[in-house]
Amino acid sequence: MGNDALAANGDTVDGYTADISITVRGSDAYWAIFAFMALMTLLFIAHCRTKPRTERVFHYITISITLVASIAYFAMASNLGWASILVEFFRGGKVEGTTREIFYVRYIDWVITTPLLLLDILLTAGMPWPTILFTLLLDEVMIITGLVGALVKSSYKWGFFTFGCVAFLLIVWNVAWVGRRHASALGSDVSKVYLITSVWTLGLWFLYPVAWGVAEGGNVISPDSEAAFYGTLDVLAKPIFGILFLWGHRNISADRLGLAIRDYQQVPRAALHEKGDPVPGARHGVHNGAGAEPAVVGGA
Ligand code: RET
Repeated sequence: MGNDALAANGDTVDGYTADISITVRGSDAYWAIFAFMALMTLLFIAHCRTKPRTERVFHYITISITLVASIAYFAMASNLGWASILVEFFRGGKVEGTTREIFYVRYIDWVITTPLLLLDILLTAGMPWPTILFTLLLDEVMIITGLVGALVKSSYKWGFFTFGCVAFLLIVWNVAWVGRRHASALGSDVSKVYLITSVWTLGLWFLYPVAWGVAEGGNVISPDSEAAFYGTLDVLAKPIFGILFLWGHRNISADRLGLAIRDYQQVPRAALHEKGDPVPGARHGVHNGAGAEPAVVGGA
């Protein structure tokens, strides 16, 4: 069976068009990446099940990353999740009024998955949670300004791009400098995993604004080349990163990183019977006697 995504969801359906859009080659590339992301998601799930529940945090995060990416690639392969935007620069003899297909679904993917990638890395460094949260916020600023810029038709798009680049540089600072110091305090094995995965990540992430500059921003490359450019980066930054990252973590327990995670069998009995509170009452939030506090079940 051939790829009929363009016919089914083509850009002339309903009279809604973009002059510059993907061809069947671009769609095929997106399908191939969809299949790879989905396969890797299943493999990460299978591997996760070999671990005790208390050692699964990095698997859950990494699975979420490739799972969300799979869905975004399904959309793009189907030629869905895009908006028709007037280009600022006309290439190849095209005239004023030319529109380009801008895949906003890419940014919906990134706004979910790039904070998760950073979370993987920064939890490895044992970074304090306020710094982690702030870095994730910077990441959201970077992605959302990238999206807004891509949807703007005038040169003002570069203003949003600049905000995104500034946010990115602050992220780079936190990962390359602050995170590295935290990781090295945790020992040479943690430090090594941190170094490898963060250098891999930052090296790839620097290429995203370049891709944006020649695709959504400058309209220099075609949407098919855009599929190949972002597609290659995404495969390296997500599933290949995931393999590298989970492999690096194989002998590092969550405990080492200061992550207090426990299964229900590990809840200390003392915590349940604190202050002599019967456990069932506490579970239902019923206060026992005047001023008695419900027992804290599963507290820190
Ligand atoms: C944008 C444009 C605005 C300026 C900058 C950008 C950087 C984007 C990055 C995206 C990373 C995406 C990943 C996806 C994985 O599948 C938004 C392109 C700096 C770094 C890792």
